[in-house]
Amino acid sequence: MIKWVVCKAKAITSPPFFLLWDGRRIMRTLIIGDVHGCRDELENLVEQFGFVYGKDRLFQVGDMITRGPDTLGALELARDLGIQHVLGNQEARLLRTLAIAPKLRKKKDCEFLSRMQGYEKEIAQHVRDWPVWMEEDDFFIVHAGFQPGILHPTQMSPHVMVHVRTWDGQGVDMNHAYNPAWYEFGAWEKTVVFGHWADRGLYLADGFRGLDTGCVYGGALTGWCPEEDNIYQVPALKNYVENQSAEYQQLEILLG
Ligand SMILES: [Mn+2]
Repeated sequence: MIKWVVCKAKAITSPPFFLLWDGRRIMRTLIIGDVHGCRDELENLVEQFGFVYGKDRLFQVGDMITRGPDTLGALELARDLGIQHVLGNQEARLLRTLAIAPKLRKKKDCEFLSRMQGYEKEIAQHVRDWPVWMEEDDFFIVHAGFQPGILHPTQMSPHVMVHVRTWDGQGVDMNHAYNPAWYEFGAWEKTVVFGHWADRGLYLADGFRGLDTGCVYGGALTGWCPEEDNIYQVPALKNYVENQSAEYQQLEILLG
């Protein structure tokens, strides 16, 4: 049985030091939630964490692009910092949209591409190689979630891993207010770190770390350090998008 803890982030004002008995510093890791073009918040979070280039490592759960103020700037900063990403649904949509012949693109496709500041092809080239999931010694990283009932991500549907919020037993409707969340079906052998569900906010439970705290909606950008089991968080500098998608609003109405 999973015990849910909805946590307030610990306020960490200065980075802790991690020195071994002989003075060597241990490697630290930060896994960062959905950035959506919030470049300045990404910089602030990495600074708050006390990232040391060449010693620490940075991961990010996908959805780097669109909605926010500076997709290009965020991607450039991530590249300079050596951040490793998994593919989010926004990156998947970019690749899917560019695969449509220009003449056959619909208005919503063109609107979506226009958010790439004229660099949609370069951005696509950059995100094309991002994996759908990653496995490290102590955790998995995936954008949306894992497929219930399947032991290892090699056997799962990539479409589910990039999009799932709720589970209907099949993966047909993956965002329905009356269905349970994908993570309510039990944990995996390692902690699953994910994003994608801003209106659920920060979720910390045994075997799960949900990190999308809606930075682009005026929330916060959140990261989790597995070595310390600490949450790092910086506030959004602005409310970049008035509200969440109609999808979210509908969900709230359904939930009453
Ligand atoms: Mn997403």
